[in-house]
Amino acid sequence: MNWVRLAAGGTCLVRFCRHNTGMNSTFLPQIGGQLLVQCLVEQGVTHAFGVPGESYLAVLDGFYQYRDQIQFIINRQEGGAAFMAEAYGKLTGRPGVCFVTRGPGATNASIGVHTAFQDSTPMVLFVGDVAASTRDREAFQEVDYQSFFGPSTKGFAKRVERIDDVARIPEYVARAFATAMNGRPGPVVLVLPEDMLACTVLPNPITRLLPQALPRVEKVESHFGSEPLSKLRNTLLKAKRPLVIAGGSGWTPEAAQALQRFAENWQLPVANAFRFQDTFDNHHPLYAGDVGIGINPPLAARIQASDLILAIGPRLGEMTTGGYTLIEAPLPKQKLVHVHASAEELNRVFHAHLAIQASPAQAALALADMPAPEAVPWADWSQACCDDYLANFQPQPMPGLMDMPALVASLQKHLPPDTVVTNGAGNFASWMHRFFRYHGLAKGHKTQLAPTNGAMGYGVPAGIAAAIITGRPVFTMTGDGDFLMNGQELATAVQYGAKSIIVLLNNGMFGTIRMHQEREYPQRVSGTELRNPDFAALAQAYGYAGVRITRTDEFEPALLAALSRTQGTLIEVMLDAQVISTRATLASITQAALESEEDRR
Ligand SMILES: Cc1ncc(C[n+]2csc(CCOP(=O)(O)OP(=O)(O)O)c2C)c(N)n1
Ligand SMILES: [Mg+2]
Repeated sequence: MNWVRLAAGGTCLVRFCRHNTGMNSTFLPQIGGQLLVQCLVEQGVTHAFGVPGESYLAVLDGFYQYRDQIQFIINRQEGGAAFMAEAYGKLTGRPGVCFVTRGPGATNASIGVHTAFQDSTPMVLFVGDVAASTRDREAFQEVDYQSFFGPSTKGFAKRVERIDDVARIPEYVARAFATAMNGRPGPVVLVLPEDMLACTVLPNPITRLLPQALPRVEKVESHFGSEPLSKLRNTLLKAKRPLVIAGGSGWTPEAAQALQRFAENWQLPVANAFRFQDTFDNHHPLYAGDVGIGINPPLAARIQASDLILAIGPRLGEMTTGGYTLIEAPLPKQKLVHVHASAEELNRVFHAHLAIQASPAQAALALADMPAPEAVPWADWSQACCDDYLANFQPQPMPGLMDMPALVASLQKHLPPDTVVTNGAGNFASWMHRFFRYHGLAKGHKTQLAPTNGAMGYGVPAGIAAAIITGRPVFTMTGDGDFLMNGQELATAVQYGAKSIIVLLNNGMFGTIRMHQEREYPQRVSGTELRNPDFAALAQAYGYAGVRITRTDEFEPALLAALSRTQGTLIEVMLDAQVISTRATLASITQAALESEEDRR
């Protein structure tokens, strides 16, 4: 099959399709969109996410062409699609792929790009763009993606490129994948002019060879040399109160097992960085807790009192450093050994005693083999760190009919250990962060998907993506505000037969902001109240089971029923507005704020 097509500039004359005719597959020239999808198949991409646009019909045709090798998951909003691609990147360590149309599609997807940037997740966002013949006239939906996504924008893409020559699609796709994975992983944006995608991929006039998809790109690991290893060992031997903070992206089950051996050999307490709570197994006797929003106060004190922080993998962002107070920038009080895959992250914010460029995977393997002394002087310190973690399970008394620690205990009891646990942003997540013990990557699976950048609306689509990609059980914790940012993706779940169990904590407000509001402007409620829909009925309308509960004893049966269903379930949990955080009631926060106002007068 072939047909003639005249395109702008006279460069695209004929469009051919590839035919697979049984044993004798004939390779006829393709169009750009088909070659692009072939390149993704070659990179091992199993699922791509997106919302269609007329700007990239040729790519949709490519997905049709390669439908046996790659699945294009149709989303209902580009924010949901980008979050799903980000979740794919987190789960597989390979770039998650998202396709969106120009202006409105790309701007909707930007939240996922920002999330991938702050979470250091490999991802490639493909944007169908205006045709070259109309560029720079502010054509329909035209946006300058270099300015919008960066890299000079800082916080969006690692790299933004446009493919103008159809023959160079393989080169650009391979570079995007390499850039997304190497060093500090992150998102890359590739812009695809509509006319370029529809062009025929013709043989090179000199070599007469057709452009071919390049072979799969592998991540380049930065190794841990023997000199930094011996320096690290000497530094560690001089320490009295060392503490490991593990996290960041680029971990594998083998690396997590190696980290565990290193911790055991040296009897080191290990904390996990904010929203990388599955890096070190929370059930391990050397686990010290997570360093993030709502940190266990004794752990915060121990970080400040430690004399050596071994940060393996995390970039040590604002949330993992208690707003740069637990580890002060630019010169920490503790000795800091910072191990990170990217040279750019080292000595950027924190002046490290020892800065080592190595991927966490390589670092952990090297550290696991580092000879340890017979006994370490900090054994009591390590024990105390872990005792603090266990003591934090003792809940503060809270009003209302819903005992949240008991609800989390039910989850812990009934969710299979390989469950992927996801959340977006809001105080609802703090119940999981404090009371749920995440199974570590060392057991073979990534079990937490959560946005380091605090993006609301992440948990629901990330969970659905995890169900589609892994087929494992999925649990999502969400809030009444958080859910409605991407609840429409339940339609995607139902369309693809994906099941997630969602618990929605309904407190009738953007509770996190209300909490901060009471602290700063007590008793002046503004912009934080919510009048909500019937969430259980809404879930049912999408094809999920939906139930609403008001008392603790209703939760366990609701969870067991959800586990036994083939389709997903949303359990709406009515939560007393006073239960604003795991430690304090709303009234106590207001009271403290009023008293401090009084003191200032
Ligand atoms: C996309 C996005 N918009 C706004 C915010 C600011 N924000 C953080 S938490 C929050 C409220 C979350 O409300 P809800 O989901 O109901 O959870 P709750 O705090 O009540 O438990 C808001 C508005 C954000 N983090 N992300
Ligand atoms: Mg709420």
